[in-house]
Amino acid sequence: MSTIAAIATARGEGGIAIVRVSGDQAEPILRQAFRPAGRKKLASFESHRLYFGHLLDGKGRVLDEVMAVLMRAPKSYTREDVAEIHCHGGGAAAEQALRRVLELGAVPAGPGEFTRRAFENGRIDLSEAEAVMGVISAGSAAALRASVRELEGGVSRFIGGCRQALTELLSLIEASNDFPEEIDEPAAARKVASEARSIAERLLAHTDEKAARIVREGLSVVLAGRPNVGKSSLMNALTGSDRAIVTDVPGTTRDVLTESVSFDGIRVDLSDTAGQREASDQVEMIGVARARAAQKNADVVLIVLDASEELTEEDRALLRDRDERCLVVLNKDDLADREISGVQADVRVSARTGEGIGQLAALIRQRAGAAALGEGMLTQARHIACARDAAQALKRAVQGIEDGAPLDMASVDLWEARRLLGEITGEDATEAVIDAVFQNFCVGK
Ligand SMILES: Nc1nc2c(ncn2[C@@H]2O[C@H](COP(=O)(O)OP(=O)(O)OP(=O)(O)O)[C@@H](O)[C@H]2O)c(=O)[nH]1
Ligand SMILES: [Mg+2]
Repeated sequence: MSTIAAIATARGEGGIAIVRVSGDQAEPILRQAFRPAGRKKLASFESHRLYFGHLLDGKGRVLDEVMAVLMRAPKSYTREDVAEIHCHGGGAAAEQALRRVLELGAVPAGPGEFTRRAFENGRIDLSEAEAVMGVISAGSAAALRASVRELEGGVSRFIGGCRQALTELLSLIEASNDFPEEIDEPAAARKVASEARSIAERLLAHTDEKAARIVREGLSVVLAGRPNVGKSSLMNALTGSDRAIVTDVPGTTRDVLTESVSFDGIRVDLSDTAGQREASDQVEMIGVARARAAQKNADVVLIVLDASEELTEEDRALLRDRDERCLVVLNKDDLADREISGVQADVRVSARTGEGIGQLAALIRQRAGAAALGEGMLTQARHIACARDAAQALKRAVQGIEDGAPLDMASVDLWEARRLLGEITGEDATEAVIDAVFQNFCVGK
């Protein structure tokens, strides 16, 4: 196995950068490249001890002031010997340190190659390797929480438990084939069917595509309503900015304007849109079309009404078409001196005074429903797809048994379900699946 090296920290200016080296040659390379301060080069490094000293070129000249550490196998990220050189940040210093270790025999690491070695050396399973990438790319506190839970083995434990249960069912089927006189086949068939059904249900209960997407990518919320009801004012109130232009001229907003905010760690993409009405000028017409398209694709639609005026035909049209994604928001509550008839609002607010804005934010947060994403919930699309297919295979097995097919017919589907679960954790993943997973990684991880 080659010894690989890469810059593990992000490009750009920073206090320090880390060059990571993994493989048999990590220690000899470090011995050549690094000299501890006030001493000769070390013959041997104490494992997991951070040394202060200098990075040297081939002639023994100082290239940079650095810290270095050797982590001997198996107590390292990859389970191989790993050396890290903490040099100064910024492109040049990190590139120089990398060049030096390549000169001494390391080869450049491919994307995700350190993590791939950790996987291949059995330190982490495939779902945990993917969690590493999830942690790095997390764009919100909720996404980070979910990935850390996966990194700690949340998915592995849940899937491992299901897989173990399937293995037991498969041995029961085998035993009933091999020792028909000792095992009561109808009773065994009942047990296999009921347990396969319960595993399928457990798998499906742990897949919620929408919640998973919201945790990873955020919740999209669109402000919709007729002109001048205060959509842009509400946008500004919710984001605490004055990005959106507010005037008393109906038809002020033309384009869709999106801002991201964090509500309780969940990323929320709020979009202000043009007021919806029969427009005559061309720019406004395009704006209205864009508003409708944004509304169609949103997770949550805020239908904004003006509490100080009677409902118009445009308001009524929006209310008529509302669906379960919609929240009815009565704005300008500070001006309202009476109830407007015929509307049941979810919340009354005033973008001007700020009243009710907290309550509106809480309602939006509730819609994210991410609290449901507890331990073992699957949040990666690849895992969800495998778990769904496994549940499907289990349901086929149950159906077969209920239709009176011989019990060992069910084992085909049970094996398939077991294989699909193994694809999540990597025990049963093909090289192509594994390659595809690591292709998404960055170099240095
Ligand atoms: N009193 C009061 N006035 C408000 C409130 N919200 C908005 N307004 C005023 O209503 C007018 C229209 O506000 P905008 O936020 O531009 O309304 P809009 O829905 O974005 O309008 P379009 O972009 O034209 O569709 C402005 O004069 C705001 O100052 C509120 O809660 N109370
Ligand atoms: Mg506006």
